Amino acid sequence: MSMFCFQCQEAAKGIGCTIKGVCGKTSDVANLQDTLLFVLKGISWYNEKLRVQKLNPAKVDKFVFDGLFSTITNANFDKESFSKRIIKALQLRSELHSRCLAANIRLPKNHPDFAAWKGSTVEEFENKAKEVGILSTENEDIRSLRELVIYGVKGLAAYAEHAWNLGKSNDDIFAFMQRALVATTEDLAVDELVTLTLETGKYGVEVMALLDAANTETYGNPEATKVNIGVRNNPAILISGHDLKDMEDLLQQTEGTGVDVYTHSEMLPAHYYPVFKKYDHLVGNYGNAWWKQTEEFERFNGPILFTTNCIVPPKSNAGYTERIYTTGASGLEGAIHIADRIDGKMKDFSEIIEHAKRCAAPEQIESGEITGGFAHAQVFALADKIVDAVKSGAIRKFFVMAGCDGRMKSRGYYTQFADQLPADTVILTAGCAKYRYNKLPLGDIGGIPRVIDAGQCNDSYSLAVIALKLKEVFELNDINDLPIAYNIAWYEQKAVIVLLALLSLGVKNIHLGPTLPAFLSPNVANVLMENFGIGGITEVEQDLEMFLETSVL
Ligand code: SF4
Ligand code: SF3
Repeated sequence: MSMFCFQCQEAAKGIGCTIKGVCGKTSDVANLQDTLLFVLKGISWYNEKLRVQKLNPAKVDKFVFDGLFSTITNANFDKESFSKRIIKALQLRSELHSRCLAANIRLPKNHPDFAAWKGSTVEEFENKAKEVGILSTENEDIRSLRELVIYGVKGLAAYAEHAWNLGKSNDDIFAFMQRALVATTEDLAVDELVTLTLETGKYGVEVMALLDAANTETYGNPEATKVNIGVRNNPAILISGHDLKDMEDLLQQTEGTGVDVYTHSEMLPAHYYPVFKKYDHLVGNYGNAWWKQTEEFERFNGPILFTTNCIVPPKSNAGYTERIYTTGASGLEGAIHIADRIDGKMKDFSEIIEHAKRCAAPEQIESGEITGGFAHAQVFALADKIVDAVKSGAIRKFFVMAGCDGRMKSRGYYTQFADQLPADTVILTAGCAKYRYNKLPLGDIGGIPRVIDAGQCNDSYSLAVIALKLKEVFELNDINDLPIAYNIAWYEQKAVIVLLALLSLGVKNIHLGPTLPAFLSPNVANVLMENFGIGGITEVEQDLEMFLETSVL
């Protein structure tokens, strides 16, 4: 075994990747990620103590969430970026140690290893992972819960970073993230870890609310929008990932240059925001969910900008490798990395824009339009219509089918499920899971589309707000009395925080697929099943029958 990782839905054999990631992550990168996480725990340990005295430097929060974000599935495959991060992390940890000493903060005589260990070569960094990686926790239930918390915290980190980029932050969220990291090293019992898991979910709701406020206050409330999926005849840049600030900087810098911009995968919802609609050269959405990029990028012809996950490392003979750019927490060996903003100025996208000018226009792979933009404000604007449709029986049930897409064949389930849902049901979605059914001709119910797309995975927050509003309108005591079923597809750690957020809001009976997480031990899976009614999926027909059994208010 040269590595161990089981953080995503594609973990090898449903157990874990041990030689190389199914995602393409090499064992050296996986090990460096483990060591980075280990040092981030050390940083958090010192910073917690400084925070109590209000002496914690603000730069630590960004360093920690950015470091965590870089370890999310498919975000960063660049070995050098991780070794540099570890060097910086060790320096920062040592600075925090000095600050503690200077402030006379009492530290235990024997510092925990994550606060004391030092290394200086890449080899040492990689070797350390063998001692401190996931399997260093022997008890499988404790390991399972610790990792569940860590993956939730990684999701928190991603959303905190997007909000931070738009000038919004919340100290309580940062404090929790760091406290939770340290708590995963402590001798907590199973029930204490379960409590910590639910607390992680509570902060999940907070961070998604924060990001929602950041997005809508900066770019307006998403509006119902038809997005073109065809192409024009200009050279163009494809922008992928979730970061809307990068989107804005790119649109401003490409304006008037003759270079068009297309969104890819999770950037599709950018089209729904009023501020982005004013850019005529934001032409449409190109392609499908992230995992299809290996075929679709060849045909795009222009450069591709990854602002976050999901990157698929290109094959050695791929024709588009030299067209890939990364920025923020994302990274890929061989790709050009665009540096962070300095002093609040825009990122400098001139290199990718010049690159685009040398390229041919994209090849058309699809034509037509897809509809989206139904975040909470737009749905509230349609509330009367929706409530009437529920009351009249025109809408029998809503199905939350948010989450992620992935390459597993069994995900065809979600296309079939959407297709076979009765005509008096509506799908509520967010995240890249929608690509499994957002191009099906599912029609509408009296003008209400049968697929209501709120936006990116973090906009699952909107779906929760909508559910809470419906609960109020129908004067129900329990969110679970609504005619809403949850059939969620998961892939990476942002889906973990979305799931934990829903649990913390009291949502029960969430079905998760296409497989249950490899990191859930049988006992932990049982706790989730017994207390929250979490379940997996079976066959489409069987599941439809089960979900439709209880559907009336
Ligand atoms: Fe395997 Fe997923 Fe980890 Fe990649 S992120 S190494 S596919 S478990
Ligand atoms: Fe998708 Fe990667 Fe999760 Fe943001 S882009 S939902 S998988």
